[in-house]
Amino acid sequence: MSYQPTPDDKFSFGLWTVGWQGRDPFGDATRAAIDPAESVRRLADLGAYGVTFHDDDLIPFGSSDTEREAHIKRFREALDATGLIVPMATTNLFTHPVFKDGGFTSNDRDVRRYALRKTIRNIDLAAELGARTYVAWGGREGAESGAAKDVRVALDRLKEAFDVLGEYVTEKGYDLRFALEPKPNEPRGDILLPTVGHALAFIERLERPELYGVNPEVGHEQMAGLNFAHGIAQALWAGKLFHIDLNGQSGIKYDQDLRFGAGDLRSAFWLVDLLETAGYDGPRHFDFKPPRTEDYDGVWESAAGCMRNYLLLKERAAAFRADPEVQEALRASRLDELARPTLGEGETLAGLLADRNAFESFDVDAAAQRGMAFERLDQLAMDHLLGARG
Ligand code: XLS
Ligand code: MN
Ligand code: MN
Repeated sequence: MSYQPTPDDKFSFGLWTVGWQGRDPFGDATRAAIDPAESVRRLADLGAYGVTFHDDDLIPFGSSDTEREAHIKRFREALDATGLIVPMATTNLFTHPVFKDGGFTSNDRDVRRYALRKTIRNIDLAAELGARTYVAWGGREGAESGAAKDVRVALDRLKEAFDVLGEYVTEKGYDLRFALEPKPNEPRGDILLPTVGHALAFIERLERPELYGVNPEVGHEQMAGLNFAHGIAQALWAGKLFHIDLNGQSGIKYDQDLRFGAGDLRSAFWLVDLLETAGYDGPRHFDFKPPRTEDYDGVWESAAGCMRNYLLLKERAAAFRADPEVQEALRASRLDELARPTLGEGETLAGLLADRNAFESFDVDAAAQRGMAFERLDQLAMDHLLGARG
């Protein structure tokens, strides 16, 4: 198999990923700024199909209307020249000091109104450029101290904001759905909607829940010590995996945004296995930061590595699923039995209550003795992942 990505693989990158200059809380930029049009060309050369952006990645904050049009025109020309598409866009509601207490949930009402207008302005651009997903990461929607944020009231404001945005896209007739991106902390001490589960529960309280799904990021769930593939499985189960941010993270620490496949490799293997077997057909979007040790050669190396690692894992996962010994091991671990409903076909609750084999004469000890054979199954996965089998 060739690990050369093609547009059919649906790989996309944020302008802010390859364009990250390496500024961190302790150090200045290590790389010069790059022209978004140049990023588009380089990503297309590497085999990506899409590019995404925050409003401010494309149009520097404070640009005049004329400057704004010029930036958009340059970007459009690069898209037209390369064939890259814009599957998703998002709003920066975190960099400017005005958002120090958040956008949609700032205690300052004027800031909340401004955040909505800034978002709506970029939604128009997203729709114009053909984006189908609008991501909302509420990085500053949170707090460092207890009394500073009445979380129940802040959630009212967050719901209000999303309901207003839902009304806007509906009125405009845009073919655009929202994908909420959870993160537990950073830059705020604690962020609202910290995990996939919190976001899924929140969405059900909105006026038009069908318009909203999630955009989970590998590292964000792992920062909370959670199993990313499990979170993705639940989002898929709920029909809510609208988008995904792929990257790497080594355990519970600051948001590392490593290239995809770095960090927890086994978790990445199970993630790709899940996305590919569940028929997820959205973009495979990389939200990573090429380390600040790298020059631009290292940046493109890192971006190419994200895609290569995805394709390598896709091949390893497919080989795992196709291996007859694995299929046998799956049966030994009774995965087929898990797929069978617990009640028989047509069986009612009364049937279960009347079934003495289910309780009164159930041999609990014998059942407790039965091994689950998971270790053999997992070792087969490890062998495939490490290239020791077919
Ligand atoms: C930051 C987030 C951000 C979102 C888009 O941690 O991952 O990059 O994906 O605003
Ligand atoms: Mn991140
Ligand atoms: Mn992200």
